[in-house]
Amino acid sequence: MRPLVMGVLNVTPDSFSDGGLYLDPDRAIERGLAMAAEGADLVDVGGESSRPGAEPVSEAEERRRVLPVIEGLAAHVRVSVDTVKPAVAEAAVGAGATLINDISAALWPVAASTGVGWVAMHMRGTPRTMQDDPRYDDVVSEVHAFVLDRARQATAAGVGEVWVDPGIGFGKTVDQNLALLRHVGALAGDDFPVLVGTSRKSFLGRLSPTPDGRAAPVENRLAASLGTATWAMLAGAAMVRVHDVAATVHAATLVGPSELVRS
Ligand code: HH2
Repeated sequence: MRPLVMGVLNVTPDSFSDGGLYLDPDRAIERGLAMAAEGADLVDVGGESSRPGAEPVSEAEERRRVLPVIEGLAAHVRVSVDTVKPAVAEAAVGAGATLINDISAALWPVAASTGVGWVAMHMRGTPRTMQDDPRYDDVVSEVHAFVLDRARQATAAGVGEVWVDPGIGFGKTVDQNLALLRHVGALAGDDFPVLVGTSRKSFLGRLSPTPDGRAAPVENRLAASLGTATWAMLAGAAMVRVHDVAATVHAATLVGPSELVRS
């Protein structure tokens, strides 16, 4: 089987890339179905932006945003919910989500009690503060140790499907993001499948500047997104989280069977 592709579907006014586009549930469901038709293996529905500096939303508002969309998609494609709130995760599972994508790496008890999968992602601090001078002694070993520790706790608590994610862009400098990408293979060599999300993130904009030296805008980050997703898949990532599904599915097909890539 090729590496899996998780399509990003943000039902928010303020996400850094698709914010405001899918606030209407019917439009969001249409977009999710289109990603499934393009080959997405999962659609990741999020109702709270985690971009640097983002303000938190209330639980009621987040439920209002994500539940109808999950209900509309779950019969057609596997759905994950991108949330840090236990009650939202639980309600999302009730609506049909079968994977909790948890950037706080704290919700494994909900995954254990509801019998679904769980993603443990690394973040430094909270989205509001995470880019304020992030420092590590050794970013790679600290991030790997953190996610593996959380993944083992989840497994011990009975979660059957556990993913680890280095959290590219979550409290990391450009160099720290690149170091984590360079060492995806080491993380993939451990006991848990690896998920990597680089899609359209700001460090890619800074690495592919415009001729006058400004960071490439979000809409001009496809090549860098695809390049880094392919890089991660070749290094052994079993899933990538992306906005540009069709192009990434093509790349994943070229990369080929993930078991072979990892050996
Ligand atoms: N990145 C974002 C959100 N959720 N989940 C995982 N597991 N890994 C990631 O790298 C990841 C994630 C940020 O991207 P996006 O959802 O497009 O933007 P926003 O947070 O502004 O809604």
